[in-house]
Amino acid sequence: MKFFRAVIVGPPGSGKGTISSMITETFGLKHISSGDLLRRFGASQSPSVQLAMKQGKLVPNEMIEDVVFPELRRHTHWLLDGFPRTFMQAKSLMRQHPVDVVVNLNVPDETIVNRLHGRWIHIASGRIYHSLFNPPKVAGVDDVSGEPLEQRSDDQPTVVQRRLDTYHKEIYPVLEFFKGLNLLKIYTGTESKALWPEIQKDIKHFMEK
Ligand code: G5P
Ligand code: MG
Repeated sequence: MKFFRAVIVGPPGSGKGTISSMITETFGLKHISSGDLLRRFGASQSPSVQLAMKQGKLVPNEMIEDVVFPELRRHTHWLLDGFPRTFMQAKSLMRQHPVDVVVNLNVPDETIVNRLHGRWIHIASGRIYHSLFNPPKVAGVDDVSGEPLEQRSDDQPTVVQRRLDTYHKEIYPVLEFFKGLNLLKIYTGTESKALWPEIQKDIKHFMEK
């Protein structure tokens, strides 16, 4: 297959980053996460991006496209995580970079609020840990680089609730749009490991098409 392009959509904390690692390691795709890109580059350049993220709001469309689209152009096979989040972003993506499948993680909000409390990340690589679910070998330290781990400022309970509200407010037309194009695959559950076999099977099928 010349190009394979997939999107992973789901509420904050639904396991997009965790399952993206499983997908990209298994299928050799480039993982492109809009949130990771913003945390690495966007936030350092723009105080308004930093503030929107800290408050759990979406950053403006033009800004996010400037961060994400150049990265998409650099790779042929990719998995895009965290974009699109609005109907406008979805239309813009399909116009410029049509995708082959959209993986939708349908994880209940109650599961998520408890999870994010224990998340630790390594910003430079995007590696994700959890103090109970997936702890680093040494507490507070990245397994690969030995550098310190950080907690995200938007993982405070009040901001998590705002992020969930924003997600649910914007995502319905995005999912309907992809459903209408026959690209949407929905996975419902509370454990990333339990969702993985079905996702793996479907991606394999789509890649072989
Ligand atoms: P992000 O960075 O895209 P969110 O809010 O969409 O952020 P987030 O928080 O990164 O999503 P995730 O990737 O879905 O969550 O989840 P994860 O990190 O894999 O898992 C969460 C935690 O649960 C981890 O600690 C993991 O180890 C643990 N975990 C995973 N699976 C399991 C499990 O099965 N069991 C248990 N117990 N634990 C598990 O976006 C951030 C901000 O950037 C801006 C916005 O401001 C946004 O709020 N932004 C955009 N703005 C506009 N448009 C866009 N397209 C934007 N994209 C980003
Ligand atoms: Mg993530």
